[in-house]
Amino acid sequence: TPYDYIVVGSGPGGLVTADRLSEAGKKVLLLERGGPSTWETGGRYGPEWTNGKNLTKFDVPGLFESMFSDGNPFWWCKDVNVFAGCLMGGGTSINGALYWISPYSDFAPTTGWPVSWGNHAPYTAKMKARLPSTDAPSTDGKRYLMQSFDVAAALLKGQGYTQRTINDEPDSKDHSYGYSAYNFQGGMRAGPVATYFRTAKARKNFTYKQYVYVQNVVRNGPAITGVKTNDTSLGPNGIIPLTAKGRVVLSAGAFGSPRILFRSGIGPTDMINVVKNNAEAAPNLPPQAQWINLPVGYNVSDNPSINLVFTHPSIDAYDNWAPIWTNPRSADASQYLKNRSGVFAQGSPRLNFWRAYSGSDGKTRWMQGTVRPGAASVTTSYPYNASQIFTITVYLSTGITSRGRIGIDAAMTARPLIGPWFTDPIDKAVLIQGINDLISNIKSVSGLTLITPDNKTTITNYVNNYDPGSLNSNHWVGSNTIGVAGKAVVDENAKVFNTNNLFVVDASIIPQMPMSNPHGMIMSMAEQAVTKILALSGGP
Ligand code: 6FA
Repeated sequence: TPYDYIVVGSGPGGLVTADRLSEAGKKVLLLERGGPSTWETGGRYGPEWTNGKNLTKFDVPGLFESMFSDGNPFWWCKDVNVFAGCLMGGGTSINGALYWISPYSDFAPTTGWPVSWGNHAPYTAKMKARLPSTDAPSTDGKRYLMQSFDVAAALLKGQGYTQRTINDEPDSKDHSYGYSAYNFQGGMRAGPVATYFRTAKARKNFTYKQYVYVQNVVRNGPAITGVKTNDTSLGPNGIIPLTAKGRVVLSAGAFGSPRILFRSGIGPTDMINVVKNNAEAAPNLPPQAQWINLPVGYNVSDNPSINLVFTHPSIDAYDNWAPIWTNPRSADASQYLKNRSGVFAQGSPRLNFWRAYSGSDGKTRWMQGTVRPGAASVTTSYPYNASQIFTITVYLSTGITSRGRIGIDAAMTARPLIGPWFTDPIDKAVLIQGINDLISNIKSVSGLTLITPDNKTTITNYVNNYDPGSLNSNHWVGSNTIGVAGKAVVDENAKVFNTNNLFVVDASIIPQMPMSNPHGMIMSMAEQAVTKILALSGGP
């Protein structure tokens, strides 16, 4: 059957898009390469301690850290060489779930957004109405495991920071800190899966197919006629057609959408030639005369992030999250199962903070920090008490000038070709300044010790010698940037240049790093994008 709209990918971009298109009465097909996540979506993968309670790894917020320590991590995309979620909900089913309302600067024209995107507030409001944020996710309204919040707050107050309810004042991001905010509801991971997807799937004009991998769009020059999938039960050769005026929306993420474009003959010639040399993919490429040369994969950003590990006698490092899957603290597990309250009703972060910096190039860059009990790794010459460790991850966000490039290799694996961190030394200088400021008053907080780096390593050396791969924050944006013809991949309506009916709505169209962890910004962006797509003439 032909569809009015085929949406590829069920991450935050795709779910908002598919829900709003189906709400408008269009005949919508949503395709997802992965399988179910939460119990509601058919997922059944949970720890033994939740047996019989209809809960999965993707429902229980406090299981977040186990995403990285599980022996069977089927949720990661196997053909993307950084972390990316390949299941219902995309990144929002496996991420830290930090959920932030955009400040004005996230969509300001100076950051690369077309002028027609300037009035973004109504779209943020639409998203908030569907999915409010919470900074007290436990159903009893209490906050748990807050020692790292208290210690970090004491440090930040000494530097002139003010505590705020972050999402009540999204524009107050200089010298601000507050409780971490999440997309949880009723003590469970919610995000777009428990909201937008729930309403979409109740509609008769909406179809969802999982485990369907979209290889490329099928096109005749600028006209897209359908998508080619790996599922031959869906149509001859796995091809699913569009209705006469139908449209395709790619929401396969910052790595997935560029790959589909390359495999459709859209992008820089070097990448399309990689496809041409791949025996499986080459036969589906359009003839070279129809290749569309666009800067797909360029202009990529991700927050460079640096972990600092501290100890303080008041901290409960929560056994560094190690036993949460097989052998959780029994009082906490029972409390959660009883009424979705306690430590397991929250992810691992406890506090977030922001500060603005002026670089030597006169540009303003924002530093963000995330504080959590435990640490991914400790490198130190100090003896230390592992049950008292906590981490402050420091990132650089809006204003960063470094850019990288995403592409594919011969095996069609999507990967960064050029890492986007610190290609501009001023970004690095600002982050070093920010870290030095952050620890400047450490002696004023009694008992607080920075153990990684230890006092044999300067902050400058620590940052200079940081493993480049570890700078990754998983917040990739920009690989199909929005903007003007000649410089961008999609136009102000999120339509791929030089095509009639191909759109991209996901992290890849965002022209520069937003202020904060991006999935909230991506959902409100999708609200505005889908409104523009529906308003654009020529469609179904
Ligand atoms: N963002 C936040 O806002 N807060 C966080 O706490 C946070 N933490 C993390 C985190 O801890 C990790 C480990 C990762 C990987 C990301 C984090 N992020 C966080 C980032 C956030 O999750 C992403 O920015 C966000 O999910 C990106 O949304 P998009 O809609 O752009 O793309 P997704 O990758 O989420 O979804 C793409 C979907 O398309 C996937 O479900 C994928 O399976 C599917 N897909 C890809 N290629 C496909 C194909 N060819 N055919 C069919 N489906 C395809």
